Amino acid sequence: MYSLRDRIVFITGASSGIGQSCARAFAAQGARLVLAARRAERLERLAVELKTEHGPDILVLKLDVRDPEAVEAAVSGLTAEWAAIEVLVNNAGLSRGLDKLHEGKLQDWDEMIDTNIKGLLYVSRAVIPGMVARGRGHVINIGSIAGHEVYPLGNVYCATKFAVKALSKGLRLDLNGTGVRVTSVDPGLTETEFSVVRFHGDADRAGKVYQGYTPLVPDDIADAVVYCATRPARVNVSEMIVMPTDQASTTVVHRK
Ligand code: NDP
Ligand code: 8X3
Repeated sequence: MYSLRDRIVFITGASSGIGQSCARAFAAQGARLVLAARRAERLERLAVELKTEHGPDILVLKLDVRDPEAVEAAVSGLTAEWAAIEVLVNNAGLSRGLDKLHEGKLQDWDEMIDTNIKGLLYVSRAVIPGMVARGRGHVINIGSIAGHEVYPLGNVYCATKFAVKALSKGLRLDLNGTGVRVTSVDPGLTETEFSVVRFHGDADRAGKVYQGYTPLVPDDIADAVVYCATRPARVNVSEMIVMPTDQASTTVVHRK
């Protein structure tokens, strides 16, 4: 096992869902955490909870990953005690809408592309040079089953997750020989705030996405992420697809 005790884990989108579960799971490993998201008050509450429970050092960063200058300033501004990031979890992401492409909303597209692709790139560009210089580190991108199969009306969201898949592969090629690992953890249907965000706050519509079968919970994905991060240094889990037992593909879900 690769010990994460006192190692620094930087998680984007730690204010909710999978990112928040990753924060809990890495805290339980004794890691020191940098928690980033726009809703800093949620991060502060989480930091208090985790410090009480596990006692790790936690740094909260109010950060919009779509803002390249803010991302660069946040990472380059880390003090020496926080700069040696061991694991980067590129988790911040969202879907907006479920429309035919020719009827889609440009604002929804921009938000998904700016967050899921460009935001992941900005954070990676800021963090990875330090990993390369230290000759160690691990980038874990949260992709999706939507990056493997396009589903009806998923067009642009799926395109962003196909892009994440390509970026994970490209990064693995670029970092070969540096000692830095690159993993893509690709979840299927996981009950979080994801669908509430997709449907612009329509909780009833969002709730229906998870009805009639047993979806994953975000802790299931955090468990997979920590598994990948704690393999011996010689092991790189390239890609892990994790779906509910009731889900066979993006379009085949066994609903009772
Ligand atoms: P949630 O909506 O519960 O969490 C999304 C997180 O991303 C929040 O913490 C949010 O924080 C953060 N975020 C969104 N936009 C930004 C931004 N511009 N800057 C910084 N942080 C941002 O959804 P999930 O936990 O489900 O989603 C996490 C990841 O998992 C996403 O990449 C998603 O695509 C992926 N995924 C989810 C699946 C699912 O079924 N739920 C399945 C497959 C993949 P804040 O709003 O505070 O900034
Ligand atoms: C999230 C999974 O199928 O809801 O990436 O798009 S899905």
